Amino acid sequence: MLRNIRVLAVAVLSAAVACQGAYIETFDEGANGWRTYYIKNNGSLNSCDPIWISDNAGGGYIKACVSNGAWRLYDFEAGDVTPYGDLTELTFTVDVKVCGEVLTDGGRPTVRFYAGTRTGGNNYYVSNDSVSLSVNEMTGWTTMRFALESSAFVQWPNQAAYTKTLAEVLAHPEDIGLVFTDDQDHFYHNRFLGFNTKKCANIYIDNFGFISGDNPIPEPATLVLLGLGLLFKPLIRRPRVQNAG
Ligand SMILES: [Ca+2]
Repeated sequence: MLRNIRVLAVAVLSAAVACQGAYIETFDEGANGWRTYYIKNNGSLNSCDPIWISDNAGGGYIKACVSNGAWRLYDFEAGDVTPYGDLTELTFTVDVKVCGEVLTDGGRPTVRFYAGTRTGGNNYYVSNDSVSLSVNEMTGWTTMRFALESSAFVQWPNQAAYTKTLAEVLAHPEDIGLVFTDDQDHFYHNRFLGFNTKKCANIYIDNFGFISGDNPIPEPATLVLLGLGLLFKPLIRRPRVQNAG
């Protein structure tokens, strides 16, 4: 019986996502090639597999640990952006949860979306403070969602000689994910990349993807309830939307 419920849940959720004309990574089948990057105190990047967590309802999400001391959590990155394709005129969405107190070197811990390409030089764009998640204002699962347009982005700090516009990068992204930084006033130098903590903390993400801007955007909880066929309604945590764009 439980297996049938799961099949139904996956089928209904797939239909709900497909009709949006875009793609959402639910992590319900695993981490699916995603990577987690840390910056060691020697400045080098270290890649790790994110930890997959069951939601005990047939699905799951992914987690990265934030340590104190030598390692700063730098980003979650889609290992293969092929399923996402051209992001032009789409709306980005992701659910994020932070357990524990995370720190930065200067100001306020902030979760940002980024997209970039290394073809023709480093061309990276990152979401600005107006649409990004300020961790100190988050309570439990929080949704970051905004239209992928120029008003939502800044150029990656200290990256010279851009050869591609944001529109060109979004049309052919090679590298997308979430990056953990300071707030925009301090986010200008590599020192302020990555979260640290005095003890330990965990960061979780789910439902990372893109929705067509031509269609009404469903509330995250609506998607989840559709996916679960209303069978697990009492168990659903409703993400709070922060900075909805
Ligand atoms: Ca999930």
